Amino acid sequence: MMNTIPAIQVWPPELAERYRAAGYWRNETFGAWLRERAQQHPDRVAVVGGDQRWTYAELDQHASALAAGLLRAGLVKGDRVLVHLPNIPEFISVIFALFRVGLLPVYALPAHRIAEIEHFAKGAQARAYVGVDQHAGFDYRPLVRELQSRRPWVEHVFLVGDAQEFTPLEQLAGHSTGADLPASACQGSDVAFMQISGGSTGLSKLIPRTHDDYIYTLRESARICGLGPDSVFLGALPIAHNFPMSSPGFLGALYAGARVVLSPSPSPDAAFKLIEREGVTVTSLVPPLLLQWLEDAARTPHTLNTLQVIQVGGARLADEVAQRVRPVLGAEVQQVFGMAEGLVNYTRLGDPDELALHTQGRPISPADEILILDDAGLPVPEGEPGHLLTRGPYTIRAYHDNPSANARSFTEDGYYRTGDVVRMTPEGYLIVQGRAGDHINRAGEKISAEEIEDHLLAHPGVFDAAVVSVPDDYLGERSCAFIIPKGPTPRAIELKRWIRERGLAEFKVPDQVVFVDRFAETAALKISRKALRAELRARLITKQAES
Ligand code: OOB
Repeated sequence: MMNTIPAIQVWPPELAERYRAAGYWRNETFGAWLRERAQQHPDRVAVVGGDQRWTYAELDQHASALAAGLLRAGLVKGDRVLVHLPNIPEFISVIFALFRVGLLPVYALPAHRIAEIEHFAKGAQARAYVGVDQHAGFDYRPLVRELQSRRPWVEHVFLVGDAQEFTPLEQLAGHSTGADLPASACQGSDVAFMQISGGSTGLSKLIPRTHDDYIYTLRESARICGLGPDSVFLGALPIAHNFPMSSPGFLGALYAGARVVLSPSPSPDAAFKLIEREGVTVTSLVPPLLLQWLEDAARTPHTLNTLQVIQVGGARLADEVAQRVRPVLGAEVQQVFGMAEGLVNYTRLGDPDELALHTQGRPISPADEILILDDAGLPVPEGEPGHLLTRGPYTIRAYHDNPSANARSFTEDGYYRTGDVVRMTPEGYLIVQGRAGDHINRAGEKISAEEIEDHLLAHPGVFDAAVVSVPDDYLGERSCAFIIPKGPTPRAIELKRWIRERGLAEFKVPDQVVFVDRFAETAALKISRKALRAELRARLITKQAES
């Protein structure tokens, strides 16, 4: 059932031709390049995690054996598979198994709970789920049972660990080596997987990425970030996220023939041990974690002197913090401003401080087209802030199966409206000023105000709700829910519990709840939610400054 390859809008043929002619798209596929690496340097260590240490040949073999198992289970090319795994080596063998036979991973974050997983399963019409029994104190098995009862087309479940009534992942790989499978069942222009959007309005959207476009970003990112066979990349953030996945992330590291080390948690405790043991040279962090690392680095017993580059992105890095990286960690800071939809900007290694510490970098590709527009849609004068729009060889042209989001998020001539407000320096580097949209960037995790408001409105004690972002010294932004109660005022803690019980990721639980009698006068006149949120936010910030 439902096994249609997702219909997506793709690049116009003349542009695709241009990207091929320029050598950006080379008809490489994930399945094929892993096989090539495994043949070129079979005994080099590819992946380290937990007590496992796989060479490139072993990673390729694991992927083939799993791929054979997936086909035997009845999955067929084009089927979507939810991948809900933490930072363990199986994350990597599973996705390469899927790539090998043309199954499409849909990446969920370990923090996602039933509400999000159900939404992805529905949007992607996923036929299978790959996960773990437990991780970080959470048992995923009840979530999977609930998922299958709500979305019965998720027929297949494969779990790492104690699978109970589900199929153990190990068993999937147990019957065949898959040695007879071709290295790849795809071509470069095929969709390889779906990423999850940060969800600027409403629920997260699915982002289809092709082999051609994503491999282009890996290749260029690895080059820009100086990765080579001697590099050791630490996956500290959840590797399902686009940043540690591909900017250059673990995929860029493997593409470059480097070693990937997976940390079960991004905390300094877990990461520093691995940095010392494995001689890590590069890693990627969000700003609040960098703060924690800077703090702990001063008193850690571990030697961190192999670190060469600390990449920071996902949210705005404060200039003062950027400045502390070299003196404290002995590494160069590289700012990364990217988005799962495509465009990624890097400061370049060796850039003068003026750029490295005070900008969020410039695009990967000479073919990335950047527009900075005012509210009326006209280009702003040079150096002035405006809305960032972009298109190029690795920025999507449409979300998967979502006409209304597509109408909002893309212009007729194919530019993606990023929702970010930026300005450009004379050198062509971007400085992120903020967001035009109503999402909250909480330590790099994106929260849609609208999504949380909808859940709050479902509470019997809530008459109306508006969720806004508030500046926060540590998180960058935190979330605050303004609530007009219906009947007796519910307690804040009860509303927070409500959000958790609706099966949402913990990072979406409002950090602060403020009860009010009514929203601004104008609210009655049906002003936009956007204006209301802006007004509430401004009021809260003024109050915060006064106290
Ligand atoms: C990355 O991807 P997403 O899809 O989770 O979020 C994208 C949004 C951007 O539109 C921007 O609002 C914000 O996250 N952002 C930054 C930033 N990097 C991302 N805001 C300020 N400064 C930065 N350096 O977050 C992502 C994807 C690939 C690489 C890096 C980050």
